[in-house]
Amino acid sequence: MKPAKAALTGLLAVIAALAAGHLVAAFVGLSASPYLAVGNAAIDLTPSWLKDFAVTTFGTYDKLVLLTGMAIVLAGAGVASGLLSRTSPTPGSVVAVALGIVGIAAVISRPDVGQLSVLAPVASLAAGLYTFRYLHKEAEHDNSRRDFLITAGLAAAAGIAGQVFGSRTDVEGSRQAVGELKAATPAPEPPLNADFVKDGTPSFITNNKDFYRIDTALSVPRLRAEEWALRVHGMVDRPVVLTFDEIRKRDLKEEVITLACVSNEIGGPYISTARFIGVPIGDVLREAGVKAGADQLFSTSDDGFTAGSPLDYVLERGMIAIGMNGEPLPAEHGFPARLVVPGLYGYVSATKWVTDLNVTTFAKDQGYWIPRGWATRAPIKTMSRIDRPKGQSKISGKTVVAGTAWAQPTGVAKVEVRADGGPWRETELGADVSDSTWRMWRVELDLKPGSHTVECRATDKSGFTQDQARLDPVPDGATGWHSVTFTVE
Ligand SMILES: Nc1nc2c(c(=O)[nH]1)N[C@H]1C(S)=C(S)[C@@H](COP(=O)(O)O)O[C@H]1N2
Ligand SMILES: [Mo]
Repeated sequence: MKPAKAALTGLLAVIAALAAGHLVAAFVGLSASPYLAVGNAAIDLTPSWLKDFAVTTFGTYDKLVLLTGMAIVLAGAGVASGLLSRTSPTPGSVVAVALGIVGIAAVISRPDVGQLSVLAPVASLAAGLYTFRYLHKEAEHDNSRRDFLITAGLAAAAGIAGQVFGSRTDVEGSRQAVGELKAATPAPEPPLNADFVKDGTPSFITNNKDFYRIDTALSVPRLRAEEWALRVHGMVDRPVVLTFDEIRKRDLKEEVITLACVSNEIGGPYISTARFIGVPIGDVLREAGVKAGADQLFSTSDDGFTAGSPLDYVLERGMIAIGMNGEPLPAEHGFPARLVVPGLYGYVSATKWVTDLNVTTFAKDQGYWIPRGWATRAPIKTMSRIDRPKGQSKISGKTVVAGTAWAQPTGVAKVEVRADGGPWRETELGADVSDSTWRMWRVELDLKPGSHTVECRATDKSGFTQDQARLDPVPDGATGWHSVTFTVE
């Protein structure tokens, strides 16, 4: 067989396999798609250092990079096994079965798939093997071009159909049916002097579409409020299951809360603020009756992600949120419901697409990131960030330095900056909206033309000034003063 034909045989077999699996997954649950399942399994198995590298290097594109990388590896495997099978179809068949078994294993290992899910990778295996052997046989004939084209067409149609049917769970319809959310106790509008946008700080409230997004989900879990329910169980006297309507009918509270991700480097971008609407977790748990001895609230997402939070803290401050800035939660931020706990990093508290609250102990259960090297307890560290000037920028005229600081749930009392290691200067603070939110700051410096390095540090309301020692995000959040070097012209 000609090398080009042999390579194409393998490549088309891989494409047919993925497409068939994706199509069947559309009916048994999109997360059973072997491609996504292998990707998700890879994310779960990735060592923390590599995951940090991926997030630092690719930011929110880390998933796209992973999926593209997988596509390249699979295409390469298809081409290579085609080339190995120029005289006999056996090597390619062995690779097809081996890849099929990897797919089946990945799907079975996923926590968020139903009993029929194995049908998707089995369909992949069957389609891959059949396509490969069929094309291999036909490739001997002169008119085999037709077979290749038809196979390619069928595979493309199956893949597209899978994508279309798979996204038919109508999340947007369900969000619209929920409609605008109004709290019985609304949060006051942050005053105009809460931020210094024209000096370069973010706006105090982050728009839903600009809110940072961090999660392990390759495809956003698509849940409808109508079918969703939250199970509350474990060390409680009266386990309950709450529907979306039952939560919505309660007295909804609104709170302005700043969420932060532990994986931020010094000066990192994964922090945002929204008006969250929901019910206090404490109300729900007290109704269920928390038993003595419990010390952890263990929350589970529809996609299998888990987080463990200190129970006494959550009883006091945690929220089951269903709304964000007046709207139902966007799908990427946890629709229909998520947890939000001001003062704890997201990975130990902010479970999106939450479906299960288990009252338990730290000795018994470990959240998703704990065996992966992150700390069990992760209160947010007092931090500050310079938003303007940007590093390496050139500025002319007045030098205004502006940024943000946060110390949830203690609150920010003071932010200072210094230039070129000189004396610290206090900055002007934005309005003090809440101890659960960030606080913006600005200061005007009189700097001579030339290169300058400015640092900032925050002091919280307990009098604690943020650590100077530069520590990595792992295991419980970065420390160190943010510094920026720029040129005054
Ligand atoms: N289901 C689920 N919830 C999750 C995560 C996740 O991976 N899966 N990541 C957590 C982390 S690490 C953070 S920082 C916050 C981010 O929430 P956001 O994407 O709404 O900003 O969600 C938390 N909740
Ligand atoms: Mo995070």
